[in-house]
Amino acid sequence: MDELKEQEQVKTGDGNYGANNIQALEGLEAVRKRPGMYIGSTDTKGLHHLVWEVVDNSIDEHLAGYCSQIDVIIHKDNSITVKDDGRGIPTGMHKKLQKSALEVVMTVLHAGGKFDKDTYKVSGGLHGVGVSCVNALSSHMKAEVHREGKIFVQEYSEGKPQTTVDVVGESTENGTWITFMPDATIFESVVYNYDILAVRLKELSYLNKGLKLNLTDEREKDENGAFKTEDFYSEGGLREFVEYLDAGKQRLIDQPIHVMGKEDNVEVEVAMHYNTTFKESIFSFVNNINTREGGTHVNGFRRAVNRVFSKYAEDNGMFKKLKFKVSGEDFREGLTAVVSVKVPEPQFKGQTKGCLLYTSPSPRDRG
Ligand code: 0RA
Repeated sequence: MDELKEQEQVKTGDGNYGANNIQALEGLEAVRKRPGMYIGSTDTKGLHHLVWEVVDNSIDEHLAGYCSQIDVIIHKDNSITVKDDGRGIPTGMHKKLQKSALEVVMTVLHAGGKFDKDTYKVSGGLHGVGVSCVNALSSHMKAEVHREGKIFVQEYSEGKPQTTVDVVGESTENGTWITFMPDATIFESVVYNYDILAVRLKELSYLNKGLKLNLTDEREKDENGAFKTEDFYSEGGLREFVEYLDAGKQRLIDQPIHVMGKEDNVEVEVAMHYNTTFKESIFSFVNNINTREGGTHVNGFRRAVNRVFSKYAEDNGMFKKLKFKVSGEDFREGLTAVVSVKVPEPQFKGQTKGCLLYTSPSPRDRG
């Protein structure tokens, strides 16, 4: 909770603001004043980014081993519900702030999942600012938590609680349902695009094998009166991702090569396939974020391919008759690969997180 302390210290400089709760609102006021600083932009990209901030929290629950399904619903009025079957946001009293942990997560900047020191946050949207930012930028938000046999609900407007955390019923299930209406005074457009959401959810299903994702659009009905809906689920993960990327191309090898490993708290998964074209296409992800400019993980992968294939060819005398030196590029002609790493505290180059710079585990993670 050092972050909260820092926030307090900054705000008390003003003299007027003493109580914790007022500072929490101050933090979210800053988000409304300069939304671009928190979610990148207020155009359609920023609008969709709100969904990813919420979905990322649910994916963290999945990565922690507690969530198997995430549903995203576009309602008729373009409000969004993200529903997961994770443990549910804790609702007990937050000792320091003397209010429900649910209210803290929803209204305090960067309060995200920091209660639980044992499970680090590995998923993370482009800006990783958390659900409280989405709340600040929503004209209305509702959190419904199913936990410990009960249903807890709290509602907000522009990030400010409109109700206490109320128990509204009983439930035999666990999970979190977040519904929000993006603020039309902040976003250039508040109309969601089905395909933008569908493409990323499909990608997320490959990156998180075994996780069921669903998208439902209540704005559109088919001839039977049913809402437009799609499931995204991948049992095979990256192996299926490269097969999807190479669909329609002629295969040079029967099956993709698929490797996985975990060391020093860093998870690595790679799938690679060869086709008969000369093009190299390597897609890379760090904590589910697409690193379009590559980085340490992609450089390492390229070197590994070069080293392993060179050694194999050398050991088997395959280079004997060659009159030229085989280069790394030669091993990557027709290669389609997906490299995905999950790192506790990644360092990125630049604002857009387009490039993984290096990784240095914190003392806590080194254990
Ligand atoms: C803080 C701590 C725990 C879970 C969560 C946050 C959590 C947040 C979100 C946001 C959307 N879905 C979520 N699910 C869980 C751990 C709770 C525990 O130890 O029981």
